[in-house]
Amino acid sequence: MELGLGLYRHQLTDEHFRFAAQAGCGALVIHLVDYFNQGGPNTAKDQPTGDLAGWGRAGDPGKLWEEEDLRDIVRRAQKYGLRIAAIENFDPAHWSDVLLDGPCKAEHLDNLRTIIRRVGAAGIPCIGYNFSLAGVAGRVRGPFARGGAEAVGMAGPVDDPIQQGMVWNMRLGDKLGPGTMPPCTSEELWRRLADFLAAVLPVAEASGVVLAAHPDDPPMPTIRATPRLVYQPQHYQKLIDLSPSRANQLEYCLGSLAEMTGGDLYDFTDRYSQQDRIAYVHFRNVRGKVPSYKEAFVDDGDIDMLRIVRILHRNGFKGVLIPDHAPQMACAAPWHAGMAFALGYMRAAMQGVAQK
Ligand SMILES: [Mn+2]
Repeated sequence: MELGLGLYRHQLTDEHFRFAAQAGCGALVIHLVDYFNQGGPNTAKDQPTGDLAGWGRAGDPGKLWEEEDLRDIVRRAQKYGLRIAAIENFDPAHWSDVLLDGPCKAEHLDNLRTIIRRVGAAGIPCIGYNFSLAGVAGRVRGPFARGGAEAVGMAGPVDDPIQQGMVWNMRLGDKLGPGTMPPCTSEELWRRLADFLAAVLPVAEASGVVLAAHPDDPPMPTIRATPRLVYQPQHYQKLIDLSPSRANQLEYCLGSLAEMTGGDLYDFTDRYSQQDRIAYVHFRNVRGKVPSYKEAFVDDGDIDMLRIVRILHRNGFKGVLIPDHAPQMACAAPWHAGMAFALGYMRAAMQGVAQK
């Protein structure tokens, strides 16, 4: 097991790399999609939240991530003893019609194969993805965590339809269309996921890259009138069973899994780590379940995080743990303090199991 930190695009700076190294991290999980681009109320101080108009503007559909830019990030992180363990999330601009089964699907699958080859060539071994039409929706923010620390939660279902021109929280163009996203059934969405995996897993294997699926966040059966895929822990098994490829892996988000209404998180963690399908872990704690959970400090939620670390250790998990999100602490650097608190706890937990 290795300690890592997740960094948003605007945080891919020497200062943030130094911060990660100082906290004991050996790895980074980086975001290349700028969720905060022209995002209005969605500010870059913490995790993206947004409103019904999404997070912000997606990237340039004609400009895929370049191998040289990826190599540059790898080199800059190496100076601080950090490796890039994963890139988290594809840009909706590059693969929206894979999600929507739209007219540019073949071209967008080509985009993904090109991106995967470049990521592999740059020596980055994993891409996390979230196969979701609505993505994250319904996040509310408030003094929900211990001591009134600002955190994020959910306050009831959100089923307002998605306006045309928006996919996975982001606007594809300047403005949203008059219509709404065409309807899709759960079976159809599973079929789209299967198409995606069949098209990209062989290239991922050949490129030395694994693809790691995030569960639905929030894990509701529907969000914004669209179906979801992995909103109960056992749905992950269905995803695993779509392909025996070793490139078919999980971005194992403890927070999202704990927000699910069914299943025993410890049993499922045991099951999926025994199958060696967990690429990396979002180490986040919460109180409550959908549709009314709140994010919590890592030591202060419903999940016994030390028990999770013991299960992962027992099953020989070798991947990275990152804090995912953390409550914002009252000081001049709320994001840094929240992350440092989580990282310190995680480091102690990992040292503790290693000594036994
Ligand atoms: Mn997560």
